[in-house]
Amino acid sequence: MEAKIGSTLIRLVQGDITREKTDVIVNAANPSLRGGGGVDGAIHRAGGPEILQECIDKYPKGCGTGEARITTAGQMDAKWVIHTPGPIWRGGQQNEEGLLRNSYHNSLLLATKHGAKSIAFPSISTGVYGFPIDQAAKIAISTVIENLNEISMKEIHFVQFSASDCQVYTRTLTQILKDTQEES
Ligand code: AR6
Repeated sequence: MEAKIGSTLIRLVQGDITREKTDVIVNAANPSLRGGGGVDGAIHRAGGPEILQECIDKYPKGCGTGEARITTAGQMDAKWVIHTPGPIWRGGQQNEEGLLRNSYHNSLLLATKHGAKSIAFPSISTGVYGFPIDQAAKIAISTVIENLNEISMKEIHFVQFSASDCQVYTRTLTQILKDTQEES
């Protein structure tokens, strides 16, 4: 599914994020920035060891939850990887929603600072970190739409590994567009 909002194209994609040709690929990292499983593992495998080396050299203290750090993208087509540790879901009482919002917002700001025009997000925190996918999809899409005016992006991709997650994103984007139309 695709939707044009102002001059920005929002595209929902099912597949492997490491194959995206956007300027930036976002990594659902952990605070150590020393690699891991899931999408983090896939990005480091596809990009090669220079990404991990750059994380070690530039970010010896890692990265706080909801913050974002940038490296090059090694062997991948993208120019940069933005690493952001999302929150671990603990039932929703520990500001997990705010922290997830921060991950998307800070990634967008950092990408803009580097002049990126396109960015691809995975579904941050909804794998081993256990964030419920419906809530996470709503936060991901609404954070992007709310910040379109302060970012430079022409294309924003949400890349889901599974067909069922992609369906959740499609349903969520459809609903958000409908709500926005009703408001205006
Ligand atoms: N392309 C797109 N999406 C993917 C890919 C891929 N190649 N591989 C997995 N996903 P997760 P988290 C999806 O667990 O919940 C790591 O070990 C996956 O299906 O990767 O934020 C880090 O180092 C799910 O929908 O990230 C951290 O320790 C989504 O990506 C921890 O996991 C996120 O799942 C972060 O956990």
